[in-house]
Amino acid sequence: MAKTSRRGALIVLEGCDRSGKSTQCSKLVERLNNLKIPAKKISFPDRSTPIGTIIDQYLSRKIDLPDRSVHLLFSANRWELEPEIHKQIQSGVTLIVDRYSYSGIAFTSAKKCVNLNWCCAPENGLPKPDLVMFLKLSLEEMMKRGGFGEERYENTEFQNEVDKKFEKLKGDNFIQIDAAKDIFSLNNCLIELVLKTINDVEDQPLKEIDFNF
Ligand code: FDM
Ligand code: MG
Repeated sequence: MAKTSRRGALIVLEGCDRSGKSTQCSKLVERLNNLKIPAKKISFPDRSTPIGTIIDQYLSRKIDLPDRSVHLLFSANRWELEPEIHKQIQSGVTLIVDRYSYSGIAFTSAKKCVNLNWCCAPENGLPKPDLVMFLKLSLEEMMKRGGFGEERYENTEFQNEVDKKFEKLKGDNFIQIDAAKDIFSLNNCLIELVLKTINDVEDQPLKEIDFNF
């Protein structure tokens, strides 16, 4: 008998700046849609929401905020979209997400003033990604690409600290991928993983994040 209600998959791309996450997310959605698979891209931070507006001002250095306060805003920005994420997934749409809780935890804990456990707490209970594709770029490759902007966190030393924190967050849903490949080879590698995941999870319930350090 034909299946009537297949849920979509929640798929996250993570990694340091310059690893190509945004480009890859857009290309994945385009390829899925070409295959008639419903898919949408979401990015965190989502700067278009009320909380996202404050985050944008913080990142562009228009305002200063204490580290813990801004951490909670990044998390609240995900909680703002949590009902929508559930709605989309349940209606069969696959979401390709540019950054998620893992960036939240890695970036704040890289500041060293806040411990990992504290950073994880507000993320627990959010929808757990079915797959996290971690785009790994060596420090050398990142420096070669250069082109950092003027926003907070956009420098090699800090990105290197963030990378060390990402290493601690690798869970059962993580796959590390070498991001030094060209855009097209990388995308071919990612689409395979995405299609397999969509197929594997369609009958399974969406889980919740439960970080436990
Ligand atoms: N960032 C992103 C955080 O510090 N915490 C978070 O929870 C998220 C999602 O925001 F430097 C940081 C990572 C990056 C900055 O992200 C803006 P984009 O992807 O460059 O817009
Ligand atoms: Mg950026």
